Amino acid sequence: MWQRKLYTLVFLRKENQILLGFKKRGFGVNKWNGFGGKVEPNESIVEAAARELKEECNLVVEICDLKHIAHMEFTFEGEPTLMDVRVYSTNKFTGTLKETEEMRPKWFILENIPYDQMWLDDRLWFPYMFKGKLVHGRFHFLGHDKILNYKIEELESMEAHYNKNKM
Ligand code: 8OG
Repeated sequence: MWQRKLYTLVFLRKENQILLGFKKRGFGVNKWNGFGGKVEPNESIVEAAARELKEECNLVVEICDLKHIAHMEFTFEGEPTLMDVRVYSTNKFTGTLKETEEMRPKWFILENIPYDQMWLDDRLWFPYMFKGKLVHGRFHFLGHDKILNYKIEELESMEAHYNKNKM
């Protein structure tokens, strides 16, 4: 059995742009990604999503504005952990964008997303996000730079997906 660990990932949007941050330290260092991290025991997943966003780029979102758009599961050959990542998005936010110790944020036009400096799976499932589709993705990696196998399924509703999988 996998040891499941919960993570959040938030993508802010405005017009035809998406906010990404260049990760300056830790897991996924030197990659562009959304903002997120581990869910703490004392908070809900969506609370963690808003907290991590604030900690990493100083922007503030209301929990009710975060739309849950994807469920991603990442495993790595030879490792017992399953990273269970809950992905959220919104175009409603306040505050002043700031670089932090963890992230250097930058707005990207959708046509110019730097997939070459991102997790390999992102180029496979971001297009669903941009079409407004809800998705569940599973990716099994060898190291960090090779995907051994994967599956992406479109979902009717996130809630039905979790109910079906008894999560
Ligand atoms: O707390 P920490 O920064 O280590 O959390 C890892 C973050 O990276 C979390 O937001 C989930 C996210 N993440 C992965 N794997 C992948 C991936 O393959 N693609 C994307 N876009 N994000 C990922 O852990």
